[in-house]
Amino acid sequence: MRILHTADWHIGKIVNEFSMLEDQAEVLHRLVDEVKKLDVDVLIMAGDLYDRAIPPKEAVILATEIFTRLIREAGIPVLAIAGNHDSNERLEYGADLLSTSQLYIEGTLKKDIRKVTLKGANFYLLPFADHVAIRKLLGNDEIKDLQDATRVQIESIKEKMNPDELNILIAHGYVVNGGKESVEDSDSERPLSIGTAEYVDVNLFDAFDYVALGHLHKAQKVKSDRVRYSGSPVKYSKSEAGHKKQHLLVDLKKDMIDVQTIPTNPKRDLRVVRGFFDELMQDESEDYVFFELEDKGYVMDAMHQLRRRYPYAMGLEYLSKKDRQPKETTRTHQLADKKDVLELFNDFYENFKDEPLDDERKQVVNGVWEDVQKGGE
Ligand SMILES: [Mn+2]
Repeated sequence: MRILHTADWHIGKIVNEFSMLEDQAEVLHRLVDEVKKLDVDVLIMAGDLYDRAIPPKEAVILATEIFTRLIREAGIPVLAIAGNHDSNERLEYGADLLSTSQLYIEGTLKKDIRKVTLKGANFYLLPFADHVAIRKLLGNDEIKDLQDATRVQIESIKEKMNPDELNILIAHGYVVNGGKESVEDSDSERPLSIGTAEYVDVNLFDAFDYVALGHLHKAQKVKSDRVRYSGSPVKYSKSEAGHKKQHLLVDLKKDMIDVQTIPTNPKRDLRVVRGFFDELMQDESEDYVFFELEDKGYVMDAMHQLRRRYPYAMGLEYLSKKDRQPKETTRTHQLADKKDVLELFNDFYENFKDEPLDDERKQVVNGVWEDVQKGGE
């Protein structure tokens, strides 16, 4: 069984005001071109097809194009589940009809977890749902968090599973080996639950020959070679600048697994670039760039100027301010109700300019504040 495992497409995502649609289209169309040559038996998309519950129309058009090409042109069945960014019900639109064309989309969770058998291998499709929804669906009050919910779901799969066959689970979640630090997360993943732990222990999945996971945007295995995140095909946050984005090509038998990686190679990389403003202005790039300026003082209109050389510049911060800012923000918050407006403005000014307000400026601010108060009467 040869599987192409991918996930977290987040089609239509906007990163720092830039639409990723063009990059996604390029990478996904190339994926179709590549799988055509690889003799792939099935393609798995392990959740977060879209970035939002109601995706922009361009995103829906692209998803349709890619699925249609995979099935009609490449002749490869597609298995897809909803992630936490997708709307479960909307993703499932027409799913029953589409399955007759070998596009198997599982949007909403069912009591009986869906099994699709292709070329003798069983695929179990576990779309994302929070533990409250799972508790309600199963009428099981013992489910207190995602760990409990997943355990109950896996038990119900195992009851009917033939361990001599090839059994593959497709799921979307935060799977760890012991603790959170056993895997690497990114800033573009939205928490799966508020108030309870969002983690699920990898040992729950021991019965499967392969677990195709979605959610974490970095490609990684969890404990075993047989439990893997493919990661997202495109970088979606500054924290992902160092990732090597890839699809996984998994060859699987009962007693053998071989995993190859296919780099996604987006045309535009997302990078962090460090340096002094004047140096950076000597260079240019069409990549998505987060700048870390080494200059001590603020450069007037720095981002605007940099965008002339780096049209896809995404962000800018000053290294000299980086470590200090969070502390000062906390302190400002703590003191905010104890200070008057002029003191607060002085703090803000000092934080921004690295020098306190002089007397002349204080008078100007005083005057403005008095006018504002008068205006309110
Ligand atoms: Mn997700």
